[in-house]
Amino acid sequence: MTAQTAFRSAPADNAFLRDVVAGLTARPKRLPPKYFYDEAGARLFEAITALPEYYPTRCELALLDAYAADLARLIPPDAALIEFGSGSTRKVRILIAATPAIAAYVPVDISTEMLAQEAQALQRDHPRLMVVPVEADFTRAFALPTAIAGMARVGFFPGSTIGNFEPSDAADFLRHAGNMLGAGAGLIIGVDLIKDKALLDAAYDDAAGVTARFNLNLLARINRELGADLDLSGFEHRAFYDVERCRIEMHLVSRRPQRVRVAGRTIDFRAGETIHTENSYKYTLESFVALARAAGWSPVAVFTDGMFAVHALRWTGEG
Ligand code: AVJ
Repeated sequence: MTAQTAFRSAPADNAFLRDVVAGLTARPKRLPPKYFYDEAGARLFEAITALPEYYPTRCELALLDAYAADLARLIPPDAALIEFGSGSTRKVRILIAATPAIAAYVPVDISTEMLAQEAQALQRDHPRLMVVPVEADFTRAFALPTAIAGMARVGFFPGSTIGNFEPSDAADFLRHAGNMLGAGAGLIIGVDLIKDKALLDAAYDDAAGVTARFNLNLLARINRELGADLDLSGFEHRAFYDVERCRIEMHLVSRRPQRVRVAGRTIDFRAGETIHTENSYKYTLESFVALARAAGWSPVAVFTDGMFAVHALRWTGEG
């Protein structure tokens, strides 16, 4: 999907405009999935997590609940917990409740309204925990707050968001995270498992059409923020599991030939032409451990229900 390079530094203010123009003038057309999460998109994603077909959130929450004590033992006393792409704090609250000795929580997210709200609510509920939100795109380099200097570090990357990366970019990200977290760091990471295609297809193409609205909201966001004139009724949601590539692909399909204006540019669509908006890679327990090992992390434990996996890893920097 996206040819974007992780960790490239660039001015943040026009990144959306630049990525949209680059993506819609590329062939095949594509848009980076990280832009799904404006305020409306973050709300739609929360609705997805409650859908009967979308099992990952329910499975991961149940695993965190069931194995909270085991996970807590992997977090050293007075450690800082750094969450990548935090969104809702529903999952980390389970870890924090089970690990009273955690000293600091650092949520890192670009969805700014949600980041501030969730951090405040968590701080209210845990007055002795140091909560230090960092507003950053975690797919690029960012600085850890000086407030956690000297603390042991454990990364938390739930939701199978790692699946949005191409496998080689996932390895780059894992290595980068290890280098940033430093010697002795741990990582607790949620990874969706390869499974029956029908279950995967349904999870990304739900009967109520919420995932379709989530996908189409990306076009609405481009209209809102970049003054484009995309006609949402001219596009439809398509999502399917590609068994060969071990990934869900999501697209927006142009229903007819159409010409649109985006940020002063003219973009033409053929009937049936698609914008590739997301990949969501799936792994086996073994294929993910192999990826992690190659990126400098050694496996410590894995908790699974057969649908989803929560891996605990230790940074070695080798591999
Ligand atoms: C947030 C990237 C983990 O891939 O399952 C859900 C996003 N897209 N339904 C996923 C998503 C469509 C989700 N991640």
